[in-house]
Amino acid sequence: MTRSNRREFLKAAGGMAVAAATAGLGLREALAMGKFKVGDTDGLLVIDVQNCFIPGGTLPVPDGAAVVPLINDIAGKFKCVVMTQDWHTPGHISFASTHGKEPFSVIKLPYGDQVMWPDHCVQGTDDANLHSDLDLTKAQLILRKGFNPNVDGYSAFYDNDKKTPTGLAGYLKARGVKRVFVCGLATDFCVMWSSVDARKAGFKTVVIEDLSRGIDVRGSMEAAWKEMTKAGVQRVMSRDIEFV
Ligand code: VGL
Ligand code: ZN
Repeated sequence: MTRSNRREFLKAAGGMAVAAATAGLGLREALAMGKFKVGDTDGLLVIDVQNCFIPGGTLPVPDGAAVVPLINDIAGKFKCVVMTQDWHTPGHISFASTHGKEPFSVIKLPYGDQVMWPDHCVQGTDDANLHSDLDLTKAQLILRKGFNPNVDGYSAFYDNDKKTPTGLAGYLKARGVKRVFVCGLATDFCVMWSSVDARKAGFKTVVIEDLSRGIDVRGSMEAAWKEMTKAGVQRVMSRDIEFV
């Protein structure tokens, strides 16, 4: 443990000891208090860890590459692992170039506000491939979304029209999943929409914060955490996940 890690640990442990004393718990129980215990009914949802969202890609998420080794470490510990891939047609409705608009501006579409993205994750391009360092061996399902040319698809569960399902809820339920841990790119768009929809589909939902990174346009990170909290999405750091 480095000195600053130790300091952080002592600070956290001190806080927990106080909480434990209040709750009448011993130190061991106190240390276990903040943990999520993961078992057979938990699934891992890895959102859009694609070249396009990693620096060097067409819609880079700052520090996006950092999540790859961390996700590789954790994926094999879940019984059910699903990874998603943003998979747009050329000239997709979410592309600024399709409408002659400035990237990151917003337009109104029949299904709601649409951010105008740079062309990204076009079907069949290297930009749309899952990152080459991402270990795919533990993924039982790779789910593509956003392939409808006229509707964007942030969420792993529904298109942005909020009514066209991807089938993921049925898949997870059929595999006995009751709680999903969500991570990947980007926290404030596809991770957020997937997490909120996971709640709507009846799953307990937990975002793994350090295994996700955000784009953060016009305060979207803060807004995303607010929205997720409102929907009952919990958040955790990977060190506080325990596999039983
Ligand atoms: C995403 C913007 C556009 C994401 C996808 O994966 O978060 N963001 N398309
Ligand atoms: Zn997209």
